[in-house]
Amino acid sequence: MVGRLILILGDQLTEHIAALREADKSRDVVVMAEVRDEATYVRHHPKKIALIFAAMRKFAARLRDDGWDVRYTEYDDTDNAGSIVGELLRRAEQTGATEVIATEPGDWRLIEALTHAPIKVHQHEDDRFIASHKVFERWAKDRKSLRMEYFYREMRKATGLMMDGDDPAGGQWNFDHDNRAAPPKRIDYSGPMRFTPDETVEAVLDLVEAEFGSNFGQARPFWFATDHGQARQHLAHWVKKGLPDFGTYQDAMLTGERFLYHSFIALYMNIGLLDPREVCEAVEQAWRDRHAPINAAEGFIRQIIGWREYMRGLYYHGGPDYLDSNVLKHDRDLPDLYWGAETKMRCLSETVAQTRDEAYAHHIQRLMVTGNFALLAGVAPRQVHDWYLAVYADAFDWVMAGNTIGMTQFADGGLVASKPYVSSGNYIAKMSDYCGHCAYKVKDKTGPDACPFNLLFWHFMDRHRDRFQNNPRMAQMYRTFDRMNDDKRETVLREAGAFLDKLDAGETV
Ligand code: DLZ
Ligand code: SF4
Repeated sequence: MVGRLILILGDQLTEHIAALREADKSRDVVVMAEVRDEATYVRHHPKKIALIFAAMRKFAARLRDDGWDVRYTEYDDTDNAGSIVGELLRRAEQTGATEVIATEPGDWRLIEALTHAPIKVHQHEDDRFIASHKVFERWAKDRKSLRMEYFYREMRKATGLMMDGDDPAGGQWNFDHDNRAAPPKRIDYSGPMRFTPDETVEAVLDLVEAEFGSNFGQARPFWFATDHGQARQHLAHWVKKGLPDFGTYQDAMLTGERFLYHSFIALYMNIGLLDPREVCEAVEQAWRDRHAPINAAEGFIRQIIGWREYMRGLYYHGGPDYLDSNVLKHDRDLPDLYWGAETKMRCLSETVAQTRDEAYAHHIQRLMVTGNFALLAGVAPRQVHDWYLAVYADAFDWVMAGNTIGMTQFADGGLVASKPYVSSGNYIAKMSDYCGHCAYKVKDKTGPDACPFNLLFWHFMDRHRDRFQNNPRMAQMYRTFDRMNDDKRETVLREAGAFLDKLDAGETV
């Protein structure tokens, strides 16, 4: 009997993936393919492409060792069809298969391509996530706003993580107030575990340099984990050395300290090298063993079973149109400085440089530096989304949509965030050491050296007054704005406008 094709995508690299569980090793054929369409739907960072191709090749080898018939297409194979559907059709012709078993992809683009493919594709729900679509929909039904905090509590109860019976461990659901310390003087964690590329990884790096050498960033030096064993070693290392101080300093930013105490595991979880439950259990155990404080463990677990699951639920709940939300009608092009063009703003130059070098920046750099600036400047949210999707090794549509369109750009009108994440330079000054090295002065509210965040903040408030002035969380800001004398208000708005003109003209700002 002719078997079926079992599709495994580049971010579905685990034996526990739904499609594989449905498969019959004795007759089905696993299809994996490095294809142009996936590698180019945005200009992915070369390190991201290298991570995915290397991990795909190693996972294919592991499946073969385990007795599976794997048909693997490398990027430069001459008969590569260039797309996932094209590859499925080619393999169907070779094997005589008439059906495909797949796991639902993490973006609508590919879900739709599989749905309309000229071969029958069964898409099984991706149950690597804790909340199924059904669970999320049941929770979201009839709610006006979908606040993460309440969803998170449901997830705590459902998983039993950090629970003492029916109560939250430590008597509180959320210890975030302990997690906002300014940068420490010294970091005593040496950062993510680094792995020397083996032969498979080196071959991928050569390929990526040849094919994607002009993308933003470079494939080498490359030290990411590319298989399950390495990812687990990295996790154990971080739990031991990084977790204890993770909570306290999770929002801090320090020049030259690119990882601080952050876990650097989203990229591994999102492609299947680490399982979110396994990661959370390791973290909870570290707390129960008194190795890490509760604010670190709870704060971390909230990111995974709270934010991560919530963003995923929201992506499917919102449907394909969510990505085009733009309630603030922002339409400025993403400034070139996001792609490394010179800027005098130290917070941005530092964050963009580390993004280019590492394909990584932590959540506050993303939210309060690059995200905040784009929102204040009125950049088209879809362009912001595509930038995050391209430059971060952990970025996939399902996770970035809620984070960029919803959280950083407020383009969904407040489904995700109760107020826009905008701030003047003060927040950055408090949480980082960037301002001390900046050409602008964070204390200057107007004038030639005024921090652009200070100017743009009021420009944003002014242009969106109708929408936000009755928001209780923004009212205080409008009162401050209205207390300014007319001269000062005019000067701020004029200087902000002049700054935006310079930005549009491509001048260095
Ligand atoms: C991101 C990515 C890249 C760069 N390349 C491939 C590829 O060549 N083959 C593949 O199967 N998957 C790749 N991926 C991951 C997919 O883009 C991802 O599965 C979808 O965006 C859905 O999340
Ligand atoms: Fe950024 Fe303003 Fe601080 Fe400069 S002064 S680093 S632009 S916040």
